[in-house]
Amino acid sequence: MALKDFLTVLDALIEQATAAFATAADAEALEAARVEFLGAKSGRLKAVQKDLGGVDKADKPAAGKRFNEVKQDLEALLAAATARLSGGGSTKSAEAAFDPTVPGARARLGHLHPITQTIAELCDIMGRLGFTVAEGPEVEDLWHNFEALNIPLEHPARDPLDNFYLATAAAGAGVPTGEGQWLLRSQTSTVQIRVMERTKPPVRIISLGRVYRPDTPDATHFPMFHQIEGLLVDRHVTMADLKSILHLFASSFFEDDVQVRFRPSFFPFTEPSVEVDMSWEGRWIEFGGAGMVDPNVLSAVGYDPDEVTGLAFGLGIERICARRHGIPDIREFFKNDVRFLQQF
Ligand code: FA5
Repeated sequence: MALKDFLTVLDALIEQATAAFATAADAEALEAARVEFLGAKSGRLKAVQKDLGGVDKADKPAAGKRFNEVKQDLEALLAAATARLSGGGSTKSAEAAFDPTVPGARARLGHLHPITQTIAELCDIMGRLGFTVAEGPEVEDLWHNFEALNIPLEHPARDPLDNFYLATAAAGAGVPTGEGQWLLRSQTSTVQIRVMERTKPPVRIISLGRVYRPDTPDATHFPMFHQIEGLLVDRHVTMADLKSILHLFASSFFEDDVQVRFRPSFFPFTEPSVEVDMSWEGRWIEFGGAGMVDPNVLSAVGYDPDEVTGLAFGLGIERICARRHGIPDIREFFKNDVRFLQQF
């Protein structure tokens, strides 16, 4: 048999097989095509293989090579048609892979971090007392973190060991640049200044967010923590208002009649100043500082201290949250241990 004729037979075979495997509409038709083309005894490929023996000796290598290629192509066509009819795998293995009795994988739902939940609740409680939420930046300048809060240059609260000063600075028109001109805010009282600078009294705001101090972590301290700041400026605001607001706030948060106690203290931006303790379930805990806004601060933002007075307070949110849930160590909030977090 001439090589040319042998190759023509092979070409015709692959063409017809391609059509047959591609149009097989079900398993039965596919099996029929398989037997016709690849059947071990009387398949057409087998018949062509017999013709190979009659090809001239010199052409045998080329004829054999082409025969093997066509054989592989036919097997690939069969595999593709089988996969198509079983929807991706062989019919048998697809059936075996689906076992309706195997328990499903439970989808795990995330939820808000306990500190985020506490912040939302504090906003809600203070919102009912008429306070709106104000925001401020975490990277602050010296004016808002210190000077406007009556903390002059020589004051120990500005010590580099007590603050995170930044080595680089934002550049901008009229903005001081350079090392030590900016810091991560050490308290949310900065927002008092920002709000009063842009708002005429009366003012009734809270501000909540992260603050930063190089404190050594322990059960009640962390270098990054959250504060809630409250500020109320109006005519005739007094210490009695401060105490009743904090009492209402604490009683709502702890869902109990919480006692509030003031201890004399000092903050440069309030006069008088107090430490705020709250008693709940028989224990007193220090939650933050508070006081009447210092007249110097009111003047610094352009208010008239003879016209208006103000009260302000700043509380540590981790400590409030820990006390409420009986958590002995605030470092738990920052470990990101899911076994701890999923309890809230
Ligand atoms: C202040 O930060 C004042 N700005 C509060 C204030 C506001 C006074 C308005 C007057 C008027 P103090 O440094 O005491 O105050 O911090 C307030 C509270 O933040 C503390 O009582 C404590 O609950 C919490 N706190 C302070 N340092 C840490 C820390 N390292 N980790 C966690 N909580 C802290």
